[in-house]
Amino acid sequence: MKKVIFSGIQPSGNLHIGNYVGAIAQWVKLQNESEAFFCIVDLHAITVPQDPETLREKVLDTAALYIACGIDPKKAHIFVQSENPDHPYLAWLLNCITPFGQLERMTQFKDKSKKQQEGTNAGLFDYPVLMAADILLYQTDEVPVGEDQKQHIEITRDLAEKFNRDFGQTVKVPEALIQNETSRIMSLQNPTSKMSKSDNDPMGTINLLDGVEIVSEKVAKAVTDSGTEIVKREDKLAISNLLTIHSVFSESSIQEIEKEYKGKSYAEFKKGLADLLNKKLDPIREKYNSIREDVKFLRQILDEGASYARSKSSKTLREVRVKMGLG
Ligand code: AQP
Repeated sequence: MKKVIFSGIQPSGNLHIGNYVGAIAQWVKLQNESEAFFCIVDLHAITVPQDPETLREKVLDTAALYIACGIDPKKAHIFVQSENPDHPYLAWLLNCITPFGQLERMTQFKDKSKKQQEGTNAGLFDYPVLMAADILLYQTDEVPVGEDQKQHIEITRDLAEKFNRDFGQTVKVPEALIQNETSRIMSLQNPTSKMSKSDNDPMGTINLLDGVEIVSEKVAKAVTDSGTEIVKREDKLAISNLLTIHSVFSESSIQEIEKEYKGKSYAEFKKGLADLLNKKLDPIREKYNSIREDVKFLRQILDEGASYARSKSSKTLREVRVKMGLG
């Protein structure tokens, strides 16, 4: 039996190299050996205000980017969260066993609610329960994510264990798959803050579809640390972050890169990193441009993905409902 893996990204903006490194790069490897579900989590995206027309386009952008990055729709199931109503349904059922206090402790909720000028909605508070539903519906074994999602996987595990304890064995308790070294790519402008789609400073984030010149400019203007050494160290957060990015995209160890740039300047290192990123992002940009306008092709993949996803999730949902005395 193949392992089941589930993961998703919000179509809440432009996907960036943090999303690629923390999530998509792992997915590309895992799709060969697992039954893989890669979701475009638009119900999560609307927990902060979205322009409806832009959101609809971003869903297709995200689908095209998954494929451009190497997700093969013949191997993996790509689908849109809102096209499988089992997700919000199970989320409601799980809400009824979720301790309120546990949701209050979620750091992502605390961070994101602070940024909401017009007040926070209940959906943002409930985000982790919907995420638990996403995962548990597919009897998922492993969830490949970046480090920022660790707390959400922990609450998913807690809810799975609680459900099984209260109602009898029903859902699998999933494991998080987090790559230690590369699990958190930081902003190029502030190495203490995560690279993020919603960063107010566009210079902090390298988007997968940024053009050659923009990538080069963002890397050239990335903040650096005092001193001149190109080494990964706790007191050199900015250079350490750039080294991590280099390491993922060059598939070399940090030590190898440190050796390559020993005695060289920050400017030389940044030039090397920008060239490397552009070399690696070029085929992604090309593939994206060749499929993004083919809406029929993308819709077919998403429709097939949603239909397969529903065929799996409906079984879990039925069992959960029966155990809870519904229907
Ligand atoms: N900086 C990052 N480093 C490593 N992994 C990251 N991920 C996100 N940022 C980094 C991983 O990407 C996946 C999808 O994330 P998401 O879109 O669901 O939400 P997010 O974590 O909130 O991503 P953003 O970019 O910060 O989006 P906004 O600004 O819209 O909130 C997850 O696996 C995440 O770990």
